[in-house]
Amino acid sequence: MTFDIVTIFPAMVEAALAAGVVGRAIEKRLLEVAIHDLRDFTTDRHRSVDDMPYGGGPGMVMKPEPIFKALDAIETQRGAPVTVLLMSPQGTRFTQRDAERLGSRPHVVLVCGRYEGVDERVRSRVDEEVSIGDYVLSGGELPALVVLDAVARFVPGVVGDDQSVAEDSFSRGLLDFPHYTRPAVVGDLRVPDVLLSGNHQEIRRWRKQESLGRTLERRPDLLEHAALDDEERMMLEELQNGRIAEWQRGKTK
Ligand code: 4FV
Repeated sequence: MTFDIVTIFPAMVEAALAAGVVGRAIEKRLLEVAIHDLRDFTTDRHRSVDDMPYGGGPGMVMKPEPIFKALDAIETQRGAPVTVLLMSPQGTRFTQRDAERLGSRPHVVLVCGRYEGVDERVRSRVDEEVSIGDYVLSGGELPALVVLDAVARFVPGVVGDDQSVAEDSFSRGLLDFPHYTRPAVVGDLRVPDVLLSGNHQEIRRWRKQESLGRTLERRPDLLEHAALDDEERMMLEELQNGRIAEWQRGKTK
């Protein structure tokens, strides 16, 4: 899978891609990420990528032509259909489901806005406009890195154990269960006995219960689309029939 990132701050993006799972995947050539400096696609001696807004108003707007030229070059270089994503607060909210869907595309291009945003005509070359949340950032680079990281996890081999991707939060629409590691006791904070029991049947049930309880407590909206199995459906019913209070009490002990 290839990613092409169009930005006026290539060094910022480069640095973020040098670490961790994504950095290793690039080293192992499981992913190819090309970073394009938008100024390389300008024609004036000031390498201008922005200009004043028609109709007046504060701030500057990103010029369309440098972005068009960058997309032309990328499409020519990739020689195959690419999926062009524009990062913007006006986009559809990015989800794990989108990450999984985009993970099967051969070529994804991420266009990073700056200033007040891009000239509206850029949208004529965009397949999807993507928002990572209802807040305004100073640029599209961080959202682009968020999307790249989430999508890259679906590329085989990127995450050591593909199982963990399948079990990732949201993969089945539920919040993750609590994780613990050594030592078993820190001050008066103990690891739940069930996890020390070695009883994998009980551990599996406890983790389901925890996922459901957390989701019901913190993100009940997710339950509408969650893919629950029979056991989880029964557990959820129990939790909804008041056992949630008991479950919550269990937390405070
Ligand atoms: C954003 C978001 C975001 C808006 C103006 C960049 C900024 C500036 N992108 N999800 N939230 N973008 O705030 O994706 O150009």
